[in-house]
Amino acid sequence: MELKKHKSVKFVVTGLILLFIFTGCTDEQKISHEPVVTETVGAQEAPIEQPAAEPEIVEPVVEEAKEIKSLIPAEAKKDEITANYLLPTAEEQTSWLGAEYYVKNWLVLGPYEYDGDKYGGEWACQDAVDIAFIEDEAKLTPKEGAEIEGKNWQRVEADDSSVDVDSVYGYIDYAAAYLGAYVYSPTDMKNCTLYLGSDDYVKVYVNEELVHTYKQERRGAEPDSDKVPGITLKQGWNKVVVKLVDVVQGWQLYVRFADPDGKPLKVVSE
Ligand SMILES: [Ca+2]
Repeated sequence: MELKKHKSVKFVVTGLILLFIFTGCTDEQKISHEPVVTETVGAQEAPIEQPAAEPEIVEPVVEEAKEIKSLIPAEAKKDEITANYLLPTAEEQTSWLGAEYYVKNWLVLGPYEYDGDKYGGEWACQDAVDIAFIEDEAKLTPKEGAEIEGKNWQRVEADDSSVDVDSVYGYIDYAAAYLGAYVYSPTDMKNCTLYLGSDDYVKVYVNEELVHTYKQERRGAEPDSDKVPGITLKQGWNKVVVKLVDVVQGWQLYVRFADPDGKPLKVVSE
């Protein structure tokens, strides 16, 4: 009996110990498990790192160019060399615009040297812009290679945003040149704005109409020095002819357009 009683007591004690251990383990498991759950939730909420994707090649200008070119009737195709297609954009006017907003493809006719002393020397010569270096300049029709009074229209592309005429004619002074470009407008647009920067003086003809003259201070070329409102661009090709008169040093031109809402028109060139 003593032995049985002892065994019973031992069994009960052992059972209590086991129960305590079991309960304790369960609590420990609960306690230790909770952070795991939290970590799991946390891990689900954390940003999932994706493997680096291949960079997507996007060429919006090219796509836009295809779009606008698809609108051009075949008979309107121009000598590609001077083709500048104007694209409406949603861009707002900003203080800085990239080269894609400036007319890039030009033809140049010249040079026409004039007597600098006769026109007042290096700080003057404003009146040289009134010289008719060729007859009826407003009606000039630029065409690559075409000869006019012994000089030929030749191609020149804007270097970045501006055309450098000095690079064509060898950095001469007291000289003028005519620059011609064709710009294609997808629609009729009245009250466009022409923005221009020039080194030095200019007369600008759009579709054979004089729209702007600058003959004040001699200046270096900067984008958008002059703002010329009220420009009409017709649907199709529009002819731009600029007489650009240099006094000394640089000899450059910037030209771009904005639509009637003032939004800059992008230029796609071929
Ligand atoms: Ca100059």
